Amino acid sequence: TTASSEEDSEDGSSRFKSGILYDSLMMLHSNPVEEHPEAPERISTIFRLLKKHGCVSRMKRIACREVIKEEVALVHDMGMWEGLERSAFFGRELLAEQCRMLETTSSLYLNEHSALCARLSCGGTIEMCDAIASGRIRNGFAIVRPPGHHAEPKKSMGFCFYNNVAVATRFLQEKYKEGPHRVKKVLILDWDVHHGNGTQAAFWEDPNVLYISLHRYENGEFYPGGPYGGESCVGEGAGRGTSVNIPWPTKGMGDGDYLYAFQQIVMPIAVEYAPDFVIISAGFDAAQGDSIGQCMVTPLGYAHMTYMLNSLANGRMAVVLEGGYNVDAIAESALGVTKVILNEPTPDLPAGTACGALAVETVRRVARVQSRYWKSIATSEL
Ligand code: 6DK
Ligand code: ZN
Repeated sequence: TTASSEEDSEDGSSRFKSGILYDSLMMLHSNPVEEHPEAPERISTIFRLLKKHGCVSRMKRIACREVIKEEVALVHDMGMWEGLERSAFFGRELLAEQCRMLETTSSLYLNEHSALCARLSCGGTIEMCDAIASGRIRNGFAIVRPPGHHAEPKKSMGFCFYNNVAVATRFLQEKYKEGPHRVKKVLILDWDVHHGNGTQAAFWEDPNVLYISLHRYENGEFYPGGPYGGESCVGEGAGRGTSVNIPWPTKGMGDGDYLYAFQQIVMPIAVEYAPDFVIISAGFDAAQGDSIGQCMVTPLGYAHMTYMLNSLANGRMAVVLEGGYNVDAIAESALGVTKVILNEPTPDLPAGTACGALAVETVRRVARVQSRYWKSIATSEL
């Protein structure tokens, strides 16, 4: 292509551009009782670094909006909407009391702005996905909070109110049912260090959504616990084989381990599935320096994973922020990802980047299970 094709063309479209979505209103959600890792500065720090590196000025700014009740209803029970909407009218005392309760029962906090921020986070994710699906932009990054992947159809939990990515997925499948921009099969790749139980639950029996997650999973000890992040959880009914779990047995996994899993499991299955659209549930809490995740993925590691996923679905890909608690690490990681979606060349990983024995063993266990559903996963020598 020529330089001019990089610019917005005459019909006002910008098909060759990457999009970025950010609204500082989403900083209003904060813990009224105590310091909390899911802090407002997470998103402003990412946006500031992308700006400083000249990324933002090269991207098309996608306007954020609030999700509406009918869209949330594509995934969630309406009791969840009503409960959260009511909280906007709680006084300080009641909010503090609710926080203490919600923290123990569901790892959640809220203030009087949380309902608004949850609507913006979900609506913003929809807007980004819609802009890509319609062909207005090629790909994009939605810098949103609160996160979404733990939110189940009937339960908010784990810092998440609405499942932003799940709602956006249903929105796309509904709006782009037919026509040239058809979105039928969606791949959701979740590299947040925690298992996205909510996303998996939403699509458990749905063959039109392939959910793949890499996460820490230690005898159900690491959040969210329970059995659902294990490699033998593969979906049910028509969705059998379209949930793929890659459960790391310890902390400390790094670039070599993640890239090994991508080469052996993620990419073969993704290519065989042939999605129409890719969404990355991009938590950066497996990043080096994150005290909750305690893993070692570098910005370059995230860049390489993004690069591989970008080869799918004709590059129709939305990156959506989930967790990540070291603000400097998440900003540098987001920068690595953003450079890739902007088509900047990705440097090689350092020579000697290799996977550990635990990754080899984990991948072997996943392959044994998934080889029943995917031709691309060899059964020999397992
Ligand atoms: N609570 C997420 O990153 C959310 O997956 C993770 C939720 C973890 C809850 C348990 C936990 C803490 C830890 C330290 C201080 C306070 C609370 F949804 C995402 F944001 F993406 O570690
Ligand atoms: Zn997480």
